[in-house]
Amino acid sequence: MNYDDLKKALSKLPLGEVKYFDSIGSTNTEALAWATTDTKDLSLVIADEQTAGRGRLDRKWFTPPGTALAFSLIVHPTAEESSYLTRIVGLAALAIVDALQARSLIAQIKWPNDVLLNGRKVAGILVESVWSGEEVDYVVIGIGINVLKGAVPPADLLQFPATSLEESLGPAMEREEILRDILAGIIALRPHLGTDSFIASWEKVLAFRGEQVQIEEANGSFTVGKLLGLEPDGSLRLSDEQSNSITVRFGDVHLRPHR
Ligand code: BT5
Repeated sequence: MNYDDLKKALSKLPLGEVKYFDSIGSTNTEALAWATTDTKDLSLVIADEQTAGRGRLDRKWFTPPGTALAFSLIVHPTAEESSYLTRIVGLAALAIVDALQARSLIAQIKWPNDVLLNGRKVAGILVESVWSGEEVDYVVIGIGINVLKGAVPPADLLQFPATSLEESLGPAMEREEILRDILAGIIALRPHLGTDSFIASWEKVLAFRGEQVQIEEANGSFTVGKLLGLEPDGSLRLSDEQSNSITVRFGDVHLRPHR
């Protein structure tokens, strides 16, 4: 990635400072450390390659050089935004969906943090917050997107099938422009974070709505039910066989195999 092209693409956005790395361990780790030093709101860390990219629960995120977008945005939430922190993953996911829609791609959000194209994972989001006592100091929104085919890891390393934008759009794609559109989307959606229409827009693009799913939690336990939508805090709303409502806060969604 060329730093001058990057600066040019981002020049009209109201960002804080921008740090670019040809290669780094993890942009989220860098952003978390940087944010402790009075960093401005909307400062950005971006890297062409990550050698220790992270997913949730210490899973790995692959970012080979020259093929992907990997970046972390530092957000200092306002007092009002601090009441809606659990919606920030939705903010990032919706901004990605919108940027893809502008390129005529219909993407869906696999709750809580994956973006799917044609049922395959094209992007992942890792939101991390740092607290001082009861107050959140800052939030780091980490986003990884498979732009070119070379970004997609081998199938045996994946729990869920993956794809790249190139598979749908062909190779002529500027990573800088996709980045710009996603950041612009986050900035534009941010004032709506606390609104009902924000949840409605998020819910509208949820994958597997109306389908039987199982949610696997970190401890290996499963919750099964029909995926109905979202609670106001961004938790997943299911119904069980007796039509009782179930709320799930953490986990990975799997389609429930037909028996
Ligand atoms: C995620 O976690 O999907 C969050 C990924 C966030 C990555 C960004 S890149 C910029 C920033 N800096 C970081 O260090 N991280 C963030 P999770 O839902 O836990 O999914 C992780 C799983 O996705 C892995 O266990 C793999 O199975 C799969 N995976 C890894 N790399 C992938 C890729 N490039 N494309 C598709 N799937 C991948």
